[in-house]
Amino acid sequence: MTRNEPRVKEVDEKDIEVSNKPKEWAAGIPGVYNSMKPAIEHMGVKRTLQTVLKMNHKDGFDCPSCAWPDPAKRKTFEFCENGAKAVTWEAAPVTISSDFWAEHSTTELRERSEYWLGMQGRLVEPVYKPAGEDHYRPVSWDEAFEIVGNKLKSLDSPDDAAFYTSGRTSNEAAFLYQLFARGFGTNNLPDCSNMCHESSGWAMGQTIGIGKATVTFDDYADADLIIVMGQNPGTNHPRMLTELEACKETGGQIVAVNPLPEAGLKRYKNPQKVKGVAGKGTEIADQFLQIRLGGDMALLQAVSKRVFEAEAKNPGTVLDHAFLEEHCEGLDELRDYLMTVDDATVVEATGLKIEQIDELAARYLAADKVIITWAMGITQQKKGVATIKEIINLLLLRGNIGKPGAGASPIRGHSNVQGDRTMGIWEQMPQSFMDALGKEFNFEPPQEHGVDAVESIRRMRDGQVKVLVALGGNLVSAISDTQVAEKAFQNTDMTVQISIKLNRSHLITGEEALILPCKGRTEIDRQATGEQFVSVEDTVCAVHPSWGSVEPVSDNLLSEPAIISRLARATIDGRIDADWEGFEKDYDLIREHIAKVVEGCEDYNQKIRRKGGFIMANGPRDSRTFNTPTGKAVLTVNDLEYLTRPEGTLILQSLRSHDQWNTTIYGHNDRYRGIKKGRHVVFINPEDITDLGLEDGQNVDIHGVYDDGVQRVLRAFRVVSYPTARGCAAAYYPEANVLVPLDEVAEGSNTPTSKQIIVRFEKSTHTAPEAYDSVATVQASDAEPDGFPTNGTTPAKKAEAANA
Ligand SMILES: Nc1nc2c(c(=O)[nH]1)N[C@H]1C(S)=C(S)[C@@H](COP(=O)(O)OP(=O)(O)OC[C@H]3O[C@@H](n4cnc5c(=O)[nH]c(N)nc54)[C@H](O)[C@@H]3O)O[C@H]1N2
Ligand SMILES: Nc1nc2c(c(=O)[nH]1)N[C@H]1C(S)=C(S)[C@@H](COP(=O)(O)OP(=O)(O)OC[C@H]3O[C@@H](n4cnc5c(=O)[nH]c(N)nc54)[C@H](O)[C@@H]3O)O[C@H]1N2
Ligand SMILES: [Mo]
Repeated sequence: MTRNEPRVKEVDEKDIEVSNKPKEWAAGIPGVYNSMKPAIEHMGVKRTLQTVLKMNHKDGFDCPSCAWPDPAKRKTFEFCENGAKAVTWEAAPVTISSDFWAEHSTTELRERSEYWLGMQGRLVEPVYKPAGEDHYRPVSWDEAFEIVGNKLKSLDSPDDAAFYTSGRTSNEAAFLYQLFARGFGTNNLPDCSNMCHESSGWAMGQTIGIGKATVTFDDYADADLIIVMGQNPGTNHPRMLTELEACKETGGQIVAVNPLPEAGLKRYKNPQKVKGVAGKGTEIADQFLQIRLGGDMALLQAVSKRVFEAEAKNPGTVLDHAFLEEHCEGLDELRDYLMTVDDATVVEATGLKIEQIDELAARYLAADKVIITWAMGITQQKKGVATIKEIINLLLLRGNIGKPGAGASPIRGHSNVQGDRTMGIWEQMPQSFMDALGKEFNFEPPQEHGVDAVESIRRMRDGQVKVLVALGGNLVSAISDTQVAEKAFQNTDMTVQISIKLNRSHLITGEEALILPCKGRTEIDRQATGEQFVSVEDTVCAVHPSWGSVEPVSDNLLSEPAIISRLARATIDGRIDADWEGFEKDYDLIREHIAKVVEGCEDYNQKIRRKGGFIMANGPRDSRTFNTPTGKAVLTVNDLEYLTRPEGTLILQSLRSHDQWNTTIYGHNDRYRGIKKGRHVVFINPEDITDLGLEDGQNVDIHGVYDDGVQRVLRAFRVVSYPTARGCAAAYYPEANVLVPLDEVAEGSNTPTSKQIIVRFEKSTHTAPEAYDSVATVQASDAEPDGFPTNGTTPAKKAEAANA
């Protein structure tokens, strides 16, 4: 096999295996076993040890998977199964060679799945697709920067360009990138956070004055009660399970609120403990509330109402009066409003029984220290912002913000999405930041707010944004309304993607397109002044350095800071007082500016070099200081709303399988939900299957039910009878993005409503899954088992060789 033969075959889903049963527990032996095996197979023992054992260590690199924090005392194996997958995917020394581009046109590559694309190996040379051509071709770095710089300089207005960021980018790269965009003259800085925790940022900013978690790492173990809402930690934040276990071991309780009985929320077998490996593990959830999609706002209001009722029965003993008086406003209004919320409505919205809600309220009242954590099940809802404000209400009533063992804990997704925001990746940074930036670099930053992710797609669609530059990510697959997004991309003059691996956003292009390949976080970054490190901030505001530990897969790669510096030199050289050449040579210079511009990062170079880094100041957490107009935390009144569905429809959520990282598909298994060798499935409650006249195992077309005249349909998805809440279905992201209209967004945050899609089903006449006309799913009859590619030998090739 030559290096250019496809490294994996597309997976034909006809062999899909479905168990119809969620697993009762997460992690344990398969966790450890599954972690190491592919890594060793595909990187070899040496590279595996150089990466996996350095992961999340104080002298190592930050795991590029999720934003879960690290404990003060690190274990030898400070990683999880999915972190190991992420590292293997990045660090496996398989590369795309020059002739790949001549062999494959973008039209042809568009027929490929994200799985196949990602498995072709690392991108190692800049490539350019000229206007009117269908192939990329390798170009020199200088040529690449010149092409982009000239294009940007030719635009009528800086706002004709948008600069997208995905949350794996380091603080240093993020700071330079926003400086480049603003120096160029635009605040058009959409990012993945717009599709992720934007609702959390909005709700928390307005109520407690900061859009970040008010807990530290140690608070989880210290809590009396942790309520986990709309989150699947077993797959998406596996190391969090260790902390949930620690909470239980010190006598705490866990409540899980979810339409799905997710494995990690039930039982955890800790692979680093004897009882986890050999025994039954730890039971996680003391109470499981199987809520309807979008019902959380009603549930939270009902619990807060019960807090007020308990206070009325025993005045002076239930609410935290001292805290409320000194630090909060809006108590009376909230009480008055909640008294109007009736149980019948709550039952209808949540699908829960009154006794279950009473039980949750009793647990809340019995606990002195409560943490509420949440993720995409809460943020990607039409009422996501209001729901998070209700989380804050409930916490404030009993003083659960700003004391040990308690707090609000949005759990971030991308490993540095929080740091990127701190560094200025936001289309509407506060004036204080803009002033400091302008002063530091001696220029007038643009004053008008820029566009977010949804708005940038609209502007691309309408011909207003003509150039899209993306620092990582896969916007075309990640954003809603795939058909609209693809047309929007194709309507631009130029798309520029700074990436480590091939994905769909490289193939749905503007008239001209470039791919600029960069080093990954696992890789050693040598510059003129020596080896460089970067820094990141995790979900509890801990900022620490990250040192690459393996040789880059190619000498030709540039680091993200180097690429941005050179783009800036090609575009705005001399326009602002910035030493772009120096930044690339020595990242300390970047950090010196960060220290002067970013609040909380004073003495950044010193603080970041402390063992383990430092924790960003956080008013609510540290001193119950609230940066709101009145200086008080605001209890808010939010009119109860929930989604009702027309007859014959279900509400569909789109979520992650156990074998994917956002739009990156590692494989086709979803171990904890009992799915093997396939992704085109829709999970439906057995009673709904009967009611809708469907059958388990049958193929259906899923239609979006929106009356905007657009047909949105996913073909030939297999019905899987599954114990999800009644009225609620689930399918995988990113495939399901085809069904989400661009204008369906959370109120306030503009986040696509990826967890609240109204759909109906029709018996499918299609035999193969097909998203819509422009996506053909390749069928390979001799599909090989899933796995990571090696340089030249796949398991099937090995077998072939053995037989010959
Ligand atoms: N291995 C791996 N790790 C990851 C990622 C990955 O793709 N793979 N992605 C990263 C990123 S960017 C993010 S943002 C996080 C995402 O982490 P999660 O938010 O855990 O991701 P999802 O798979 O979208 O799961 C959403 C969960 O919310 C539940 N849910 C959906 N709707 C509702 C609702 O209305 N109410 C309630 N109470 N629950 C609901 C779903 O059943 C599901 O359990 O993970 C990060 N970590
Ligand atoms: N329907 C639906 N849509 C969703 C969601 C959902 O739950 N449902 N979730 C949303 C969420 S929470 C998020 S965060 C977004 C994610 O949106 P994005 O962040 O845009 O998407 P990713 O899939 O994380 O991006 C993966 C790509 O990043 C590149 N990459 C990886 N590492 C690096 C690196 O170190 N440097 C650079 N430059 N590039 C790198 C690789 O080329 C890879 O293909 O999707 C959102 N979309
Ligand atoms: Mo995310």
